[in-house]
Amino acid sequence: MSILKKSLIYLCKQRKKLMKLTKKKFKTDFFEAVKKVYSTDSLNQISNYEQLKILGFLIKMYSRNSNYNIKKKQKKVYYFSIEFLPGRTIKSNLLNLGILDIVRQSIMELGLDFNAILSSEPDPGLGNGGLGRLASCYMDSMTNQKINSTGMGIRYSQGMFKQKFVNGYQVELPDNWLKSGDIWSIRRDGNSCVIRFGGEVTLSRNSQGNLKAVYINTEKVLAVPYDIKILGYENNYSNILRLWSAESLYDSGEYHREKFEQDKISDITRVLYPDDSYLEGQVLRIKQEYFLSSAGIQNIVKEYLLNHKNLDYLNENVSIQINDTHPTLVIPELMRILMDDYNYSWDKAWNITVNTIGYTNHTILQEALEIWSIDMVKSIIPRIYQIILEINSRFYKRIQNSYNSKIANDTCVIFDNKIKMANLAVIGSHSVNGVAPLHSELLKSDVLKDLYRIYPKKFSNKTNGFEIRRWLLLANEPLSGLIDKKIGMSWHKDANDLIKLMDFYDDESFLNELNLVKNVNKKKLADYIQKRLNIKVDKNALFDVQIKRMHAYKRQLLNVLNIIREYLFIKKNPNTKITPKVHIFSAKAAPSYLYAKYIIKIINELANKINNDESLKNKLKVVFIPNYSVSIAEMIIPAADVSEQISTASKEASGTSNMKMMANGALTLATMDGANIDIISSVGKKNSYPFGLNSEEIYRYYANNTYNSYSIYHDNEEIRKVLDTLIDGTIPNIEFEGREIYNSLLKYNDEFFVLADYEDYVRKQNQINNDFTRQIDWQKKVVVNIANSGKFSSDISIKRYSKDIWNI
Ligand code: 26Q
Repeated sequence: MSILKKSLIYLCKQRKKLMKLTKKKFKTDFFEAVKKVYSTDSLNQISNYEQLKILGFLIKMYSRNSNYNIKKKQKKVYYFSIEFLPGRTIKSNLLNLGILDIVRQSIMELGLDFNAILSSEPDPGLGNGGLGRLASCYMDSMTNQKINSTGMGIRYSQGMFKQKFVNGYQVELPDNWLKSGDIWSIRRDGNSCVIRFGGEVTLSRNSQGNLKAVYINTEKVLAVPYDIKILGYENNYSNILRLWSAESLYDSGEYHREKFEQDKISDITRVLYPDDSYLEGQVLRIKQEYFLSSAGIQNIVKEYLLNHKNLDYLNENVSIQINDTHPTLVIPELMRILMDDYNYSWDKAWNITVNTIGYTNHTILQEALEIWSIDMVKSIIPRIYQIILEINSRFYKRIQNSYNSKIANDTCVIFDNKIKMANLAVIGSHSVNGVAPLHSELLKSDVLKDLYRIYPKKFSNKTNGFEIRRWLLLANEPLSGLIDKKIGMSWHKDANDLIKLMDFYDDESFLNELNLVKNVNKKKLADYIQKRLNIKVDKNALFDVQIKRMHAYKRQLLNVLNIIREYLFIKKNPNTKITPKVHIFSAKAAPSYLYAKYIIKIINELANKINNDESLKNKLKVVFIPNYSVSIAEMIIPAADVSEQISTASKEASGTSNMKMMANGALTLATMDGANIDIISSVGKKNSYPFGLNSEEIYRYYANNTYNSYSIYHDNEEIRKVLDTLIDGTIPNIEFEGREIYNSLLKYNDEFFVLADYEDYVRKQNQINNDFTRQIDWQKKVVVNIANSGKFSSDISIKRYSKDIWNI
């Protein structure tokens, strides 16, 4: 029997069934539902997707629970994020209900294809990458820990674009993920609310002498929530992810608009902005942000007042966490509602607001900070603009008095006709956190340093995490089964227990099993690559993986340069024995980000050249898997031998694929950046491959202005040879792109220090090639990595948020 089969059988036997569901009952329920919905007795007559819908329906039936009484007494967390990336839901729901095995077996016994059913579920791409995926991991972890919470987000009708390659170029196609319906959402019209845009606002006194905002000519938009239930892992608890959709009020008869204007309104939630780093101040983006903030806050207040007589103690019963600055308008929006609708004084409203809201920062890239022109804000949300002005002027006066005008200028919200959203977020919240220790330090010493001087107590670090059930238990069943067999299943709920694997560090049979399990996963990925891309890769080769957004600071280019070096080496030394290697990339580029698109083109052309060269067969392959998504990540990560985390030190706030790959037994090749630092310090330098300049050295280069990439090129023959392939025709069809990248490195002084780190990177690559040939030693390193990955479980991150920020 294969190791895979053994592991699976073990997993099935061990899992206790939370729900008393038998195969017989499930099959009866399934047949009944098919009969009712599709009026047929024959399962073959309905498609995979239709079978999925039936399954979804049954899950909803089985997961009915009532948390109402427990929740009434709990403090509630609202997690606001303009992005959520939940991935497919079906398998994780089955797991959480404790019925995955029963259902899988029953479906197979019914003669249906379980995996095909799972794959027919659309993967909602309602986010760009790390930040959106983190929001989803956190929702899961909060639910697993029975924390009363709701996620507030946007129901984009088109998510992240689908990526295709045509002649090696990225082509973007729309993602109409809702076209066949959405099996998990429930529309909740009763909780709809109205959002106001534009027009003019004046303040006048009402009969009680309170100032009231009077709106003239405002455009009203209806916000309609769609709820997705999130199930806790075997705990009978659930929470809601509430995604808001914009609609015209036309249907309710209030307005008689032209069709044209209706379209403009639903535009607000029509499409996700596909840029995750370079932000142009766009009208629609501001509308999206206010739409989410206002709908969410109105909803919170309404819900709160069902159980409380006023809002005086809101901050004791509710915490609002904002995922980056994108939902920062919750601050002035809560102020507006407290003052305009409930007559709170400024000071009281401010106190409640600040104490309710916490802000998480995810970036230190200057060009990714949200800075908006006041003209735009004033015309789109005039009342909110008035409140921001007031926040700014009160803050300014206070700082000018207690510090000086310079500090006031550097830290206030409005400066030079621009609104700095990060400053507003810091001033209007009681907690500011970064997402890895280095990142949190850099917030204090660089990005937000002046604000840190004013509010030192607000700042803290909350290291990111990943949800261990999705990213290990479900994504990698062969490995999970093996782990369960060795140390039991307690790690499913307490990931720290993975450390028990260290008992098997010297157990050769276990080390061999680990190797076999990795090969099972590599074979699966190799089959996908063969089927979809028609590239043959050998599962015994080393799988070197870099998967993340395509961005200059993430330095896919450094990886490319090393591949070119390997290529040149093999061509020159055809008889030297080398470690066979497959370089795997997956990444989307923002549609307007030309540099990133050039790199994609170069990788694709390089791949073409290398994969079609007979003399390199079985030695070197390059694979760019298109359309990176949660589902693709779930397939690649379990198959990775080496995890490439090679951003310029100080630029990657944390990274989270680094943690996921570590847990799946990949060794980390990394710069001292983001959470790489913490991974490396947990496993030790013996069990990882750190390299390159650290953040202090990078900052020193900035300070001294002494970096000179050309001199590195000039002095190093190998670098010269490698770079010249970008422009000398060695790699075909990249005349333009190759030249652009070549110039970025030499003419424009290599902004991200690629050449500075080249030699050290290559050294580590060579060391990896060597180490990989000694499999027992390699697997020992793997054990250390898996065993120590538990500390990056998002359950732990959430515990820290709960204790330090939310006071739960
Ligand atoms: C903002 C305004 C307008 C248009 C787009 C945006 C926007 C959208 C998405 C800005 C940034 C993002 C996404 C940022 C992101 O994913 N950051 C990553 O967050 C991860 C979770 O904390 C970290 O691990 C990564 O290091 C960080 O890059």
